[in-house]
Amino acid sequence: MKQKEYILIIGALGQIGRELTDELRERYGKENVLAADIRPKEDVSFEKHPYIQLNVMDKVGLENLIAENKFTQIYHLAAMLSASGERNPQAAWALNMESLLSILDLSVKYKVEKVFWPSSIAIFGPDSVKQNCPQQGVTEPTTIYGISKAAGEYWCKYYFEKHGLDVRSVRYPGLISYTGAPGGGTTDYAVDIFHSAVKGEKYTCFLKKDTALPMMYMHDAIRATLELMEAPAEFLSVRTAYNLSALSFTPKEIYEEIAKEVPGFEIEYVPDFRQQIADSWPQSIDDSVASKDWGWKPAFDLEKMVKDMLQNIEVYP
Ligand code: AKB
Repeated sequence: MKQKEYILIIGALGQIGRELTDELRERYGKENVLAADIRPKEDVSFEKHPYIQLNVMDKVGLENLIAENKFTQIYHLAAMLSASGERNPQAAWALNMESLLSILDLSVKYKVEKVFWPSSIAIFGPDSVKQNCPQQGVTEPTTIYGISKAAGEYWCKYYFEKHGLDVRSVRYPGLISYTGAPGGGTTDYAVDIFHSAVKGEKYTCFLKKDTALPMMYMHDAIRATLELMEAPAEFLSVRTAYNLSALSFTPKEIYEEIAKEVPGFEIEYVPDFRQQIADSWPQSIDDSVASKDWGWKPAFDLEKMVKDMLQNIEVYP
């Protein structure tokens, strides 16, 4: 077990935070990883402790927390995703941008050694390359979430260049995990579909059956995050955010894979406003720069992921 790190995870109860907190605690020890989220401490089960209630928009509270603790690393995961962001653009912009700027500023002020902040494939837009979308090229996002992630990437690079802050980032694709619900994304269907399958219900998909999107199993996403954070700084040529790739599939393809394991499972397609968001994103991603710089390689294909999900899924309450 590695020593001498003290890590803060903001957004520790979210889709990524839940699993990242567990994995960081495995590596660095439970007491060296402080989980923070907006929910009151009393509502959070004991195995999530040490835990602190934190509203990341409370600048005074955030500064006090960082000033009083000598964090060596901060993972800032709190954000409003693509679909929720379109329902409330001003709030999405405020949360996604103001909180990032606070973290960057406070990390410089209190000498935090490393910061992780997630970007997303949502930085790409309708004019980006659709297949094997490269690390660099046209982005032009059309959602507030995507615009905030694109701007955030440049802020991270700016803080690295102007202040020497070691901030690292990846552009996550849609993430699939079994520990609970994602929240407000366009790729959430790829998690929801499993819950319908295990409950024996027909699934109503909010995207068309042939909408291919880049996706990744959470085990791969967590490993990618930690591999990037542990890579020697001199290996990293990208200080915006790394393209990251694992899978690309359509609703029909994942449905068929699940139906092999759950005979009789049914689906219907009723696209809503999220279809337009999905259509604006690339279908697959070129992550060769991440492979070259820090050896990134995914482990889960669609079949392996579906089997693992069905074995482990905890059905939504
Ligand atoms: C979303 O769908 O908004 C997210 C993402 C691709 O960043 N899962």
